[in-house]
Amino acid sequence: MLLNQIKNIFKKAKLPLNQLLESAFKGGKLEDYDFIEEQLIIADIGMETADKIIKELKRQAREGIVIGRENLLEILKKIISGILLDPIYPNEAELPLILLVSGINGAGKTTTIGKLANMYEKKGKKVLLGACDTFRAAADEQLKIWSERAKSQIYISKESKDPAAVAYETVSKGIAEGFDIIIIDTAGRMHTNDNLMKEIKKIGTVLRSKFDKPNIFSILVIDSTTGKNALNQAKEFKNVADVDAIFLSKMDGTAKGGNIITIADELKLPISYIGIGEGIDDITGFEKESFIEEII
Ligand SMILES: Nc1nc2c(ncn2[C@@H]2O[C@H](COP(=O)(O)OP(=O)(O)O)[C@@H](O)[C@H]2O)c(=O)[nH]1
Ligand SMILES: [Mg+2]
Repeated sequence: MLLNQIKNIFKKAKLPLNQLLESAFKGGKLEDYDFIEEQLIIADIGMETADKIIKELKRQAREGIVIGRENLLEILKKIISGILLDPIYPNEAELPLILLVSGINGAGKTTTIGKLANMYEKKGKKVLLGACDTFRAAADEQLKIWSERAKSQIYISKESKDPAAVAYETVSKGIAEGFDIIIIDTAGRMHTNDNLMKEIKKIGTVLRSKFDKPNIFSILVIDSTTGKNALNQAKEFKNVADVDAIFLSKMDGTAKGGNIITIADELKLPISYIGIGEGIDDITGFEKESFIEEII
């Protein structure tokens, strides 16, 4: 069921390659790179990423590696496979595992946390959520609803408004009470962006300085339908949050696969999970190879 659903989502993201292949091999020669590039851009691949793919195709053609239709597809698959890094997952052997979840406003952080909490609870883990989005008044309430759905627990600070302090309190409670997984929700927008970035960085710094070698896995949530502007904003999180992997949300709403390749290329981070709906079970690992098979 889920597999079919994901296949269909990936299928929708198919690149328009047939037409371009016909054109590219007119006369048995690969001659129309501009047309290929145009098609990649129509499929929502960003200019720079498309350019990179075309340059690589040209190089391989010059070296006689690209020789025909079938082989062009295989080479395109390889190039895209190189752009999409292999997914990586947190080390669950060392508990508690702390998942730090960041991303711009509306990316899907809180929803994703609900899904992750549910996933771990179903695996028999004891999960604690930390309400560190202290910027929005309604954020605690929203996280609480997800916590109840996932049958996990939540820590909301009565006094602290400083996200790093709340994160510290959450992890302290998590360790004292033997939780396996601690998931930290964060804000996506503050008075100024600079302020937000400092807050996010401080959470990691405080946890690393107050606890002995905490097992932190940092997840950046990105809306898969995101445009260039939001992507540039998301990029800012990469360094301040020490991001390990991307959670690509709203894949169910993505029409084009190119954007996903662009996101991976621009951020140079592995896509490890995808969100495929608003429900608690709408989460799965990112099957890179099957994604590539479906889009090409
Ligand atoms: N269709 C769809 N909607 C999603 C998905 N993940 C999150 N959303 C929706 O995106 C909106 C913003 O989500 P929220 O978790 O509040 O984002 P946050 O601001 O980053 O915490 C909500 O309406 C969610 O239901 C997904 O995988 N698919
Ligand atoms: Mg939120």
